Amino acid sequence: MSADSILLERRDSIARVTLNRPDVLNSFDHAMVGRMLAVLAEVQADRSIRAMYLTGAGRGFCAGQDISGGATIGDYGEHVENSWNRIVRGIRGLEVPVICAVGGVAAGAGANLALACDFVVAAEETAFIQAFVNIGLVPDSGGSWIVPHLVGPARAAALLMLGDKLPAKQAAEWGLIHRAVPAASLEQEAWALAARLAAMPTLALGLIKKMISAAATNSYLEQLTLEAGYQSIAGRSRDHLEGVAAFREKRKPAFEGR
Ligand code: T3D
Repeated sequence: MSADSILLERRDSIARVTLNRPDVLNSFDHAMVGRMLAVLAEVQADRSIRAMYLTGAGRGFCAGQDISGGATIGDYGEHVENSWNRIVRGIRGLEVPVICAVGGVAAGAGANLALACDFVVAAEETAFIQAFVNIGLVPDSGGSWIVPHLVGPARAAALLMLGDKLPAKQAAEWGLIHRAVPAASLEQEAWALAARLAAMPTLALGLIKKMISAAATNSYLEQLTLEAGYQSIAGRSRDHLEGVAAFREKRKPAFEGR
């Protein structure tokens, strides 16, 4: 497993993760899958990390599975379960916010890797492509769930069944991603968002992530019960005490993430 295929750097309390096979638009081969899982495990285990920033090197974000070797992989279902499913589960299971900066094309599982993150900020000049159907495959990595949930069935059918490019600006207008910004300001805007989230009450943010996921399947009544349970946890956090103290003392809170 080459550590160079995905770079992990630590900047303050933010883990910066860079997909780094630019010659193939950061598409994933077997070694890169292993490296990504190792990186996610490291981020999850490090309690001092309070946000993860995911981006791609070069002119693409990620073109999904590396298909340069041809259609020779054997049982794709098994492969998807052992690679992409583990990766997107890992991202969604992180207890810190994940900000994805998409500077270039996000295609196939690469698009759904981005959509598994909590915030996607993309360069206006780029596009998202549910490219699976273009090579006779079906969406994976959660795309068949997340796209209809975010944009509704009619737009999902267009994206998933036609496999066309969706410009980032339209993706933002449709609610598929958080924001589209000019390429020149992508890094600054996405990093500022990561820094802002990293200074927030991390424990509460982790619980909010879980609530948003649960809301996709829970009833209103089930969600009320979940809220009460999570409020009980958040209410015992040091950041809650700090938030209330800062309010009373008319100062900015200094959250520690606990
Ligand atoms: O188990 C399983 O395998 C199932 C799991 C599937 C998960 C999936 O992700 S399936 C979808 C796989 N991805 C694709 O089908 C996307 C293929 N790529 C493209 O359609 C285009 O490259 C893009 C639309 C993304 C970008 O087009 P463009 O014109 O900007 O760039 P390009 O010239 O096509 O690509 C630049 C280079 O990257 C090129 O290499 P070269 O010619 O300069 O040596 C190209 O071959 C390479 N590249 C792009 N995508 C992939 C790739 N190499 C390997 N695998 C790729 N997916």
